[in-house]
Amino acid sequence: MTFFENNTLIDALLNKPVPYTPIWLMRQAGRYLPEYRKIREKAGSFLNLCKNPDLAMEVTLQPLRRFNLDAAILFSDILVIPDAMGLGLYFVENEGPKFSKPIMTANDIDNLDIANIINELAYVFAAIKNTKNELKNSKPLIGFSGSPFTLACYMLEGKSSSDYLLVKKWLYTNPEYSHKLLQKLTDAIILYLNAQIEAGIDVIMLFDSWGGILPYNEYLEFSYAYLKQILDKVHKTHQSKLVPSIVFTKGGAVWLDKLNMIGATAIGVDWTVDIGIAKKIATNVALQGNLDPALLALGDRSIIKTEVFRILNNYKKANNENISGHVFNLGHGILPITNPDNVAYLIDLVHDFDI
Ligand code: 1CP
Repeated sequence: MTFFENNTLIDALLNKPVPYTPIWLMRQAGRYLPEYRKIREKAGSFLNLCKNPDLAMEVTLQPLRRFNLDAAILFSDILVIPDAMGLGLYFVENEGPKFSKPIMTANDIDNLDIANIINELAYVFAAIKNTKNELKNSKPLIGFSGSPFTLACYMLEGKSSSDYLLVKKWLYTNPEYSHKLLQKLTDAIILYLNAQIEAGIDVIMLFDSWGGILPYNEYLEFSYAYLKQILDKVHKTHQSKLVPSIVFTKGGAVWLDKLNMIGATAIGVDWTVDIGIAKKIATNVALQGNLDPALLALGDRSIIKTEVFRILNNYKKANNENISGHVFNLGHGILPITNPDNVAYLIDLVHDFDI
């Protein structure tokens, strides 16, 4: 059933025939857009922007006003969940996210309370409702959460990390409490995503940005198992519409055979895997990806074109000369130095392929 005026993203995720390959970009709202920088300045901080439903709606829609994208993604951050659990999220300019009360002890894990998180996150559901009203079913709205493991990384490190030694210390020396934390996060994420769907979200995405730092077996034990639990328990339909799900593990190509069976509608891949090879392994799911965001940021159009056509052609060849089941995206978030004109160029390249 066609629900949106532009239903191409939903059809691609569900492996149905599509008139062209749909495209959206991770972090499509963000610092590379001058209109975003202006509103962020007005809001005073990134977190104020997330917590104000009118401004969050405005920045969600900014990239859609400028570009012919096939979906909107809710403007928010994965770290609002630990913030709602009382960890005190704040951002330091050019240093990224930090927590004033990171998890230091097993006792801190026992004391984490998820009972109130849906109330605490009311501003997210308000932003979803505002945005849905404004979109008027023209295009789908993607909602999201971080994976339990990726959220645990920030909660245990207290900030971004380059070596993740604190997280790894917990996993290797106190697996019991690591599992306790991951289970609490999983329960919170299931509540959060179901509330997003009830507020009107059309597609859900799980960002497992740091799952790829784990050894093979630890990934399955500490990240994959919890993602699977979430996918088992999140609503698959809402008001008789299917709600597709996308799982993205950065560096996740080594687990593609497992991710194929995780219960998601689609798997997001970074740029380290050939999408044609990925398609041959991940036969149950649609694929999303996989342009290196550095190429778009560097901005040489002839190189961008070669690489975009390579991705589109390799996918099509691996999929019996059919473009269905592919959502074009970057392999990770758009870099702030990217020239918006090159984003418009990229979208046209993808849309004009194979039509
Ligand atoms: O204005 C600013 O300076 C803030 C920059 C920024 C933006 C635009 C942050 C801080 N978050 C966001 C928005 C955001 N974050 C979205 C919005 C929707 C979109 O347009 O895509 C989404 C989906 C996220 C998700 C997110 N936040 C992830 C997962 C995706 C990924 O990039 O891996 C992660 C890891 C975060 C944490 C975070 N928040 C912000 C930053 C700079 C970071 C990354 C820090 C790090 O590298 O550890």
